[in-house]
This record gives sequence, C-alpha cells and structure tokens, in this order.
Amino acid sequence: MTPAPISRPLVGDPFPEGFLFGGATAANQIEGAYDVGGKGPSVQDVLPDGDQTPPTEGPTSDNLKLDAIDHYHRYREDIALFAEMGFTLYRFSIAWSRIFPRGDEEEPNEEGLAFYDRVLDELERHGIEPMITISHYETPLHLARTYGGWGSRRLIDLFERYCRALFTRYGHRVRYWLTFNEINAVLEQPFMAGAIETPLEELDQQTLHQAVHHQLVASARATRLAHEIAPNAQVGCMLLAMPIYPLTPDPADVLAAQQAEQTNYAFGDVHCRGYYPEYLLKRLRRDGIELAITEQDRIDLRHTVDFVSFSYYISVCETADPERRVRGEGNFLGGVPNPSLSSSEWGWQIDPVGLRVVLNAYWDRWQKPLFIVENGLGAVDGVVQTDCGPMVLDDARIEFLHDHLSQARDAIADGVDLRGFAAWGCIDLVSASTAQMSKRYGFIHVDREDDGGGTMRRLRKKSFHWYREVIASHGAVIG
Ligand code: BGP
Repeated sequence: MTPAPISRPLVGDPFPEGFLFGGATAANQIEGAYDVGGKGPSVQDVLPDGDQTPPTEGPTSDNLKLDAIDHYHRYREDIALFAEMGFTLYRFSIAWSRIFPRGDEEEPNEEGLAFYDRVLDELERHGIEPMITISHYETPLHLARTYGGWGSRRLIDLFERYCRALFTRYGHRVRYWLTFNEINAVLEQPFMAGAIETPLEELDQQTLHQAVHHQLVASARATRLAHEIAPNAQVGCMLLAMPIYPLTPDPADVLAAQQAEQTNYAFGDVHCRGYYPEYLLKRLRRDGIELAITEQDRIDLRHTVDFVSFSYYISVCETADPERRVRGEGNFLGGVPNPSLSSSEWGWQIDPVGLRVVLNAYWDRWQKPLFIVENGLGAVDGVVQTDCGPMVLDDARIEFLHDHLSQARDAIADGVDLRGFAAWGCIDLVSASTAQMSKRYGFIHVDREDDGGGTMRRLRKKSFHWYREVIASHGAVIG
C-alpha cells in the first residue's frame, strides 16, 4: 500500500505538513540486557570490536553491547526525552534473538514480545509513530553457527516465522516496517549483515551473492506477509545510500562510478521493480556466478515495497585508474576519498549536498516515497560545567544536521517525495563499526565510556534544544 501523498513546498519553505521528524536506534546498540528475558545471543554479542576484529567464541566482558546504554530497563525515560524533543517518528529495531532466542524455535518467546509491547505502549502514550527495523545486524548467533547464516536458504523460512510473530502481535499498531537494515552492506560485512562467519577475503562470491538472494527473497516474503496480516502496514527496504562520484571528468572514471553505483542500485531495483536488473544478471554471469533462483523465488520477489528508506552519512569517488583507487575511511561500503570534502574525526567525509543528490536519484529511479532513517555525526563530545550545570556543546553536530536537513528540504522542493527524517543515534549508543561509546551521535548524552565505566545518566546536549526548535517550527528554523 503506497502512503498517501503530501504536498511539496518551494525551495526555502518549511517542510510539508505531515512530514515526520524523529530519531533512530538499533536494539543491539542500545538495549543491553543481552541475556535477560530469555534473549539468546546474536552475532553482535560476539563482536566486541565491531568490524575491527573477528568474532569471539562467546560473549566477552569487553563487549559494550552486552549492557549498551541499558535502554531495556530505561526505555520509559528515553522515550520521554524523545517526546520532549517533539519526535513524531521513532525508528528502532527488534532483537530477533529476544523473540526467537536461537532463531529456529517453533514458538516465539513471550517475554521478548512483551518487552516491545511496553515500548510501543510508551510511544503511543507520547503520540510518536513507530518504525520498526525487523533485522538490524543482529541475527541470532545460533543461525550463524549452525546454518552458516544467510548463506543457507533455510533462513528464509525462519525469518518469515519471525516476521509472522511480529506482524501478528504488533501489526495492528505499527504502520512502518523495514526489513533488513542496509541490506547492501552484506557485500562488505558478511558476518554483521549476513551472519556468515567466513571472513570476506576467504568467502567465495558465489556464496555471498546467494546469501544476498536469500535476503532479497526473505524481504519480499516479509512484505507480502505484512500486507496479508496487517493491511495498514507499509513495508520499506533499507539501503546504505552513498553517492559515488567520478574522481575526475575522465569518461573512464564516469563509467567506473556508474558501474559502482549499479552494485548498490541493484538492491533497490529488486525491491522496487520485483525482479533482477539485467545489468546485475549479466555481471554475475560474467563473473561465473550462477544464482540458484527457483520459480517460487521469482514469484515472491514480485511483492515490491511500499517505500524506500536509507541511511546517509558519506559520499565517495570512483576511478578507473588503479593507481588512484585508494580506499578511504567510511561506513561499511567505503570508496575513494573526495579531495574537495572535509572529514569527521573518524574520517567519514561530510557532504550535505550528496543527500540532495541521493534523494533526487532515488525518487527519479523508483518513484516510491522516501524516508531518511539514518543521518548524523559521530563525534567525541565533552561534558563541560556551565552556570546552568553540566552541558555538552555539540555545535559541530548541530551544523552537520542543519546542513543535511537543509538539503533534504531543498530536495523536497525539487519534487522529491520525502516523508520523514530520523536522526541516527538520537541518544548516544555503542557504534556499529568500532563498538565504541566515544563515537557519539546523540541529542542525549549517556554517561558511559569506552572502558565500560559511567553511571548511564542521561543529559540533554545543546543539540537537544536545537532539534526541539527544528521540530516545533516544523523545520522553519532551517536556513
Ligand atoms: C549504519 C548502521 C548503524 C549505525 C551507523 C553509524 O551503517 O546502520 O547501525 O551504527 O551506521 O555507524 P557507526 O556506529 O559505525 O558510527
């Protein structure tokens, strides 16, 4: 079901009526309580350093995600703070291993389901629209170690069982659903995104692409199921968006950039068109990859999404010149650094205009309503003492978000059908790629450090007050 259209403003106008403002988190990065309420271990419980080191055998005490920011016990306080900022949208994920601790049980874990009932009650009480990510880098560990993760076709059925439990329980009260977080990241992060433990360097492309296929079919089946069980549900895919510019105007670089873009576009194309694009099939064949696609898979893939959501942090460049093909820092996909952009403390290049580029490209290509469901600045924040008490003066974050929201607003004026904006890590959380607390994204500071110390106390940052103004003015304060 396609969401009803909303009116578009002109350049410089505030955001349209009905536009949703809020924030986003993921269960494994905020909840903690990793073994409470019957929860089983997930792939995140064995990644104490994010993607920097290989998985451990079992959970280790240096893994900050085991306690994270203890949202499991503090969700009421956290949601009240979101409400104080005026959120109308909150994107969070459900930990699959809270609902199915091993992933292959016949029946869901009632205690896990009841926890998210309580979270939804709280959101409802504050009038905040929930948006649920069904799988955000947190596949049950048992599925990774017993089945080989998404390399196994068996996971499609197990995922469908999990989705059925969610749609049956929450379908009447949750409108927006996302299937797989940053589904295209599996190409670079087979364990975190695909529960495949073989390191990328040793993994054959055949297995990797077959795993992608299994996720795409699972996503389409989830979409069909949501529409059957919860007729008001709207299901979106979730992509890691990253415009890829040619490093120079050399046509060979332009072609290289276009081909690199296609690798990411393919995920959206399948979700929005319901079949594989020709360019991908040809490329796979050329590389000697034969996907096992059944007739039923083709039928399943026809269940296309209602909207497209994406994360946006950086843009990159591509070149045909092997000498200049140096990989820079960046989120899970990475690419050649852009000589005209500055970078964050973690080396992620900052490019607000790239957001307008992505929005226009996605809208032109797929003609589906769009949601920005992740965007923000990971930075070191210091707590300073002021006359009004302790404070975090995070002006760089305010500037980052201001500049990106301004481009989003201009993209709407270009004609793009953008429905909402959820700032990533609206409360400080454990980072995904580096598993640090010190890489902070929040409007709300959490007193927890990289060594695990801290009181977990919540503190409103300067950006908290700024974002409240943005939402209260419906974006009018964005210049
Ligand atoms: C995205 C993930 C998030 C999140 C964000 C920031 O790739 O979907 O889970 O963490 O990036 O990345 P990081 O936490 O590594 O700074």
